[in-house]
Amino acid sequence: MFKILKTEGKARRGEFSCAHGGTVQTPVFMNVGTQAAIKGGVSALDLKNVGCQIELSNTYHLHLRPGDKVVRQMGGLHKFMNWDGPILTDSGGFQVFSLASLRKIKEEGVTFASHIDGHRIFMGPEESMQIQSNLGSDIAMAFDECVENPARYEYAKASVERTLRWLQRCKVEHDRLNSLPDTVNPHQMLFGINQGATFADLRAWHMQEIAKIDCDGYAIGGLAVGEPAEIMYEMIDVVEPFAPKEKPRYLMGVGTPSNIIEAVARGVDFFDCVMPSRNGRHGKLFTWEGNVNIMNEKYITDDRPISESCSCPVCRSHSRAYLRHLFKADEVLALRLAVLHNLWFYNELMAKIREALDNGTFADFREKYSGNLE
Ligand code: PRF
Ligand code: ZN
Repeated sequence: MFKILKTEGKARRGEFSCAHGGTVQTPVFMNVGTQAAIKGGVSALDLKNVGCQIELSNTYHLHLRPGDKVVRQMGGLHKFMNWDGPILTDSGGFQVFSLASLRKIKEEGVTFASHIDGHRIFMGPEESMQIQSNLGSDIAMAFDECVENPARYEYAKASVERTLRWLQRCKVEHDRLNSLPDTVNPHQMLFGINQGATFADLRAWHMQEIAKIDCDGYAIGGLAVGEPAEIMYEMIDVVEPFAPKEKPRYLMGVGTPSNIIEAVARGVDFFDCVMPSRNGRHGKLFTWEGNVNIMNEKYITDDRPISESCSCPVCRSHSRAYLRHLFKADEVLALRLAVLHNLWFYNELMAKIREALDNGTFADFREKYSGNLE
């Protein structure tokens, strides 16, 4: 259930309720735990302390290891990883295209070789729905093809047409699985995914078509895959008028703080990105005063926290000098502390966006930060 509390221009302040963990306040950032763990040694317990509202895991990874049937046997993903808040699972589509090798796409689905041991696997809409049903996530994503940009028009056209047929199959299978008596989470929701590369006519047509299928939300996929940010914003503007107003919109795999602010201004409600954890693991820290590269020589005896305006557990306890030392000494604690700070920053960014929307001051917020936060 999605309720819009307030709007400012196209931006929306909302509330989304899931079967687990109650209500998610939107716009929201989903913290990425691909393999039921956040990279950098961050656990579900830590997520509570960095302001995380909703976690994201991956169908592809959990199917390969430990296997979705194992997760099901352990009582579902929430119990397995001890996270009682909402979980969204990505469908596997994107990962098959970005990680697996020897891919072969047919109408039925995709055959590919596992990136772990090379064994051959088939995944189509029905398999993806079955895996996500076994995981018992709150939101399942439709099985889609994410085409790399720039794409050829003819290929992108054939691909979105297939992705539409795949969504129709996902919907049928999802409804069937939810109604089985022993389903892990019979309240699981389904989000459709818009594709169409950077072609405005394909994007608009596809969004109109998927809007006819009764999904619980609509994602915009196939962006932030090689095209400039301006083109990404243009594509959001193209599809937004056709995305059902009363359902949440999710921009997949985006992005920098300024990308997020710009997408909120264009009517997007959900985000996820590996940036806070990936950058953190490389010593790149987000702050309201600009990014900090903690490896820099100048921090060697710097007694200040990463950011004086940050009240995260790391900034409350440790200095830049200490964190830099941990990175230089290859201590795993370095990664953990850096990722915790960055996740806090991203969750705080969303809280500030929501507060600005509540106060009717989002336009000022956007002007102040959009160009200044990379
Ligand atoms: N499809 C799916 N997951 C995704 C994407 C997509 O297009 C993207 C693209 N930025 C990230 N994650 N299923
Ligand atoms: Zn901090």
